Amino acid sequence: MSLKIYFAGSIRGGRVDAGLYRRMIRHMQEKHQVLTEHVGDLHLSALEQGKAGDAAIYDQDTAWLRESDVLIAECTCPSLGVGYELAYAEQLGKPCHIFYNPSKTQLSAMLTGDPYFHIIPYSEESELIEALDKILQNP
Ligand code: 6K6
Repeated sequence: MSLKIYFAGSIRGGRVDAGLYRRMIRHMQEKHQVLTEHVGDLHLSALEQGKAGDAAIYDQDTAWLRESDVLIAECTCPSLGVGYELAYAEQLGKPCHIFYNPSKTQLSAMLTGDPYFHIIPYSEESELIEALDKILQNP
């Protein structure tokens, strides 16, 4: 079954993992629809305002969250926006899967302490992709 995926990754929180986001998005797009493809845009800077203002970004992203079947977040680079999206998706009852590399960051207790979230630590990208495939078979 093809899913509508909301992929969340840091933008103003920092773009150090933008390449990883892009590879994850491209992988998911082989079988599914990723609503937030722009998160993997390598030319998007952390200070990007976009063509629309922030209110329009908020309206569009919250509409996509409501429309999505599942939220996939990569949280190695901390981001206030991604944290907000996770809480919003939890309120909507959407399945939320959080990837992070524990050798690079300590995830917030507000994520690890919430039993609603499915948290997937990984060390190699190949592990992440394997876990992602399993999740998308049964989100
Ligand atoms: C225009 C073109 C591409 O990006 C833009 C403008 N900025 C944003 N557009 C869409 N979604 C955004 C934008 N800035 C943040 N977000 C949402 O918040 C994304 O869905 C990310 O998952 C998350 C990142 O939050 P910050 O706090 O790291 O910016």
